[in-house]
Amino acid sequence: MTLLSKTSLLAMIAAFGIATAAPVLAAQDTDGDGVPDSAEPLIQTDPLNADTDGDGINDLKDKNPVFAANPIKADGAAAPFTIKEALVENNYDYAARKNATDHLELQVANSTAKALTGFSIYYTIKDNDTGTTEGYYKKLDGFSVPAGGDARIHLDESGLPGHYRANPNSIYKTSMAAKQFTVELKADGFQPVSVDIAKDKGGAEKAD
Ligand SMILES: [Ca+2]
Ligand SMILES: [Ca+2]
Ligand SMILES: [Ca+2]
Ligand SMILES: [Ca+2]
Repeated sequence: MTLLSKTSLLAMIAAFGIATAAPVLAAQDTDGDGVPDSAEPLIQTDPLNADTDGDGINDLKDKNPVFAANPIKADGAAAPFTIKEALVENNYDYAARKNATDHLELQVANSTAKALTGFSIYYTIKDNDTGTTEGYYKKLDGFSVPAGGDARIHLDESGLPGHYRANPNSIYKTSMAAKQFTVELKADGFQPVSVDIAKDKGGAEKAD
């Protein structure tokens, strides 16, 4: 869907209400953002997240609901952590010992003698064929990396404990083109750490 039609649909819903905008759209609105569940895939947004891109503007009012500007500041002390591994495909669930559905996964290593908390992440996904770029920001509440240890961040639609929610209607899921991810990870008070990840053509596969 083009940006124009996306914007038009949002404008129609905002101006005339859901029923007038499209009688076929059911009124069910699980996340309460004013965009019906059935319309969220049409504007590439998440039916279970009122602010899909995390920029503080809800999906109905957001001119681009799948692009947040990067709010992460490059300030603070030198980062006391590294990103040891960054995956967007061929994920593996070590606990269940089987392949996992493709998702953004980071392994973070803490070189200090204190546990690290207060993480936030900003990442972009660019479709190499169309140039379409999505940008997401999220505070990783509850995520911590033990002193001298590692921890993994998962962003997906699984709802598994400790996993953070990702947009199921993202180009990550809907486009079969090759893609480029950029990631910035910050712990409060420290400079962000960046990583770029390339994704081969073929979409985000389900696990076997
Ligand atoms: Ca909604
Ligand atoms: Ca939504
Ligand atoms: Ca938003
Ligand atoms: Ca936005």
